[in-house]
Amino acid sequence: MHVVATAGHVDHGKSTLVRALTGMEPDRLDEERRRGLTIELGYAWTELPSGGRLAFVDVPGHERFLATMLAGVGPVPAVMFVVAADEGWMPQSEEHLVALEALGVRHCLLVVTRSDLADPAPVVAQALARLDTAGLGEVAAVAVSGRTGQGLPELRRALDRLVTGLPRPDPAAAVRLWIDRAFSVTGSGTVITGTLPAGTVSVGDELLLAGEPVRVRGLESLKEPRDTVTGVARVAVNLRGHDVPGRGHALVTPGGWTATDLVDVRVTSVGGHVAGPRREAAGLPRRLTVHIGSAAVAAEARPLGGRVVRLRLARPVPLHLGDVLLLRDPGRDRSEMRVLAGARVLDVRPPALGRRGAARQRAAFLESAFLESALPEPAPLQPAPLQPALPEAVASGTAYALRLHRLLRAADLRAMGVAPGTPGTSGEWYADPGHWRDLGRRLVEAVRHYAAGHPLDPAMPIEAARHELGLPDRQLVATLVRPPLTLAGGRIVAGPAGLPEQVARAVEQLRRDLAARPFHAPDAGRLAELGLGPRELAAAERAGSLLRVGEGVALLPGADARAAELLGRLPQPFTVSQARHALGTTRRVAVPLLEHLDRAGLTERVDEVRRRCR
Ligand SMILES: Nc1nc2c(ncn2[C@@H]2O[C@H](COP(=O)(O)OP(=O)(O)OP(=O)(O)O)[C@@H](O)[C@H]2O)c(=O)[nH]1
Ligand SMILES: [Mg+2]
Repeated sequence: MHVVATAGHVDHGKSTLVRALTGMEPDRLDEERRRGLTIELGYAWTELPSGGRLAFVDVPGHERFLATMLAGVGPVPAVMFVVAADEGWMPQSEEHLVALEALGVRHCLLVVTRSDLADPAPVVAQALARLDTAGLGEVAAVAVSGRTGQGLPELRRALDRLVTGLPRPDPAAAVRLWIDRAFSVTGSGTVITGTLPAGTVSVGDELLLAGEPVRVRGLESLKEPRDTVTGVARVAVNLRGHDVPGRGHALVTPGGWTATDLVDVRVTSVGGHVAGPRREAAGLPRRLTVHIGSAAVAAEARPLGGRVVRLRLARPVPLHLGDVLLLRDPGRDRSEMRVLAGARVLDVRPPALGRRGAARQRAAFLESAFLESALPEPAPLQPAPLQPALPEAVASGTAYALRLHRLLRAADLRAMGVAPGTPGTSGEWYADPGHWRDLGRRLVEAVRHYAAGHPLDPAMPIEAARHELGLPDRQLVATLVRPPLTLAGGRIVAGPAGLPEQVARAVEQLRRDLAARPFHAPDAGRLAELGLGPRELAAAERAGSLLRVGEGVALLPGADARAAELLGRLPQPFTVSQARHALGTTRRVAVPLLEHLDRAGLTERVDEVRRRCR
């Protein structure tokens, strides 16, 4: 199914066209029919010549209902832009276009209607010229009459072409269903409706609504009951209870979004209407209304520098990095141009700004991160055929998020809309590569500093190192331990270089053996062959070239952290024999290695036979 919203000046014939195309009535209210004016969003659908189904969200054109118009267009990927042949481009044509541009809509069809009243050609030319200067991409045009039906077959074909060019959203994407209507049904709770832009909703799913878990009891799409619906689609969801939040709230996948009332955004100038003399965000009014999906939320704007603005929202909204917001001046009455700008969400977890100059620094940092790494595109806006292969898009979004936050868990990345594609840097943790190198250097310094301060007990406890580097998890410290550092009994030592020549060569040989099979410690025969007795092994360990996990059991430094990582992927808790299989080694190595991991605090015993990772 496809969903297209209408747009255009009041009374230009949007609802008449939807009626003519679908045979359904988009204006459902008595008041709408009495006044001949759309007040609320209307819904109707039809079958296209290709057999595909097309649903319309019909919006009001009157300037007083701009918020309703935005709620209708917000979650929808494509627009049928209507202009009357006998009136041409009008103020709300302009206002709607500016809104579409701010929302980043890239799929649009121009329909010049009421062609029975005037020659459509001049208006087609006029409207195309204006649309051409907006960022909506290639726009096709059709001239029709909603009254006589002239041109409707061409319009149907043009709509077919429009929707076949639309992006195919990911059915596995996190769900964010913005509610555009909510009503009580006697005996069966509340029904909410909305446009699902991507992802899948099924009966029985547990989703979040305004932070509260809700269960999908029933599902319909275009008035037909369904077990499961995949975006893009119009959906009606039956929920338990009558006290359910309505328009402007969203049903979301738990863990799939960051619910936040504080965001840093980058303002885009739209149609030259960004306020301020230098078109910088500094010219924005302090009080704004932020629109996203069907939501309109009051916000306070704090310009940080350049185009970067911090927005404090009146309530938390589920967001991803890269989301597009529309900023509007709530205005006392009719200010001249009320849509101010579009804005991309640059950060959903911005840090507090304390020191003087911090705002400006933050703005410069975000601006360069934005320019240098790719922000993810929100689902309804992705251009279909040109869309980069998914892993690449995901990787670049991950890189962007890590540049901002340096260290994040897989769950944080998912909530920011940049699902991690590759294994983590350390277990569930992902690190910005530059930051990770820096941490490695700082750890070496910290360990040396510690050794200098504790000559009698120079090995630095992991916990002390974690504290020193300000890291949230010991596992990160263990992964950072690499030569010249080595982990021994839960402590980190920096090995002095310089082993006797002969020992160094034997150790080098051993390192080569271990490179291929990291948990296959040499047996007594091999050690004797290399001339490595207990004293030589101890010296090699002090030098940070080897790691001894037990008497005569030598591995490479870092093998313990690597083992902990592999064991972390096993179902917990696990037995020695499961660990042995996971590590591809024997009991001779596995038993002392696990005891070593216990001492290092990376694993712990659950009972006589089982352990788990900490
Ligand atoms: N002659 C003629 N009249 C039309 C045509 N299309 C619409 N009209 C008339 O224009 C008026 C407005 O039509 P609507 O379809 O309600 O316009 P709208 O764009 O939906 O208006 P809003 O939703 O209030 O913005 C009605 O009186 C229609 O009968 C057309 O193609 N030819
Ligand atoms: Mg209408």
